[in-house]
Amino acid sequence: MTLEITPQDALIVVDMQNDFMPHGALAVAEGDYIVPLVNQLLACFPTRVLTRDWHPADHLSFAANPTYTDKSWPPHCVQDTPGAAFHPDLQQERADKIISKGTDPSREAYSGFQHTDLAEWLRGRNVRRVFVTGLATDFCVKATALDAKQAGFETYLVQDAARGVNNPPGSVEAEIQIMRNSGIHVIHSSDLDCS
Ligand code: VGL
Ligand code: ZN
Repeated sequence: MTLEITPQDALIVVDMQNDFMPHGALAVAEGDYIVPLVNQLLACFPTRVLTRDWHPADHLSFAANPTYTDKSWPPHCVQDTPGAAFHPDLQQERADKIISKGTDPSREAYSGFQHTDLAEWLRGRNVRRVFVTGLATDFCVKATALDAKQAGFETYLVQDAARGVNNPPGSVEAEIQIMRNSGIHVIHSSDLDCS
């Protein structure tokens, strides 16, 4: 399969932040490994969005003894802390828009579309297809992709440009299947004509 990138395509890079990198507060295995690939994709797309988890210090998802499986997490991506900054090698200057999410202490928000103007903004740029990458496949990437599809965009997961928490093991695969069942195309970066 080869997909040609058109002026109506947008790349959404989800949460490529220090706290989600290995050694970060909410580490995603190989989170740093995909930075060069995401940078390549950032250079290929006409419209580029970065999302970031941007929590207040008292966010409801934070727990002293987080289980992960019940969606309680160690404190992470607290606004204006080093852990919330993008990975230093991420070419964030290429972004056309940065979406901050999870900013309300009393509400969780995994998706970049939740309580934001992202869908409107994309429509304003005449975007028809969105390609989702980043961290974590089984949480914020999935939620963002499902909402993109729900908002009427043809939606693609670029699987090799994403990594997941995968707790319990197998959950990344299970969540990818849910995305497929929702009509999201699961592709490999080599399917994109990025020249
Ligand atoms: C995320 C768990 C909690 C993510 C954010 O970016 O996937 N996961 N907050
Ligand atoms: Zn979070």
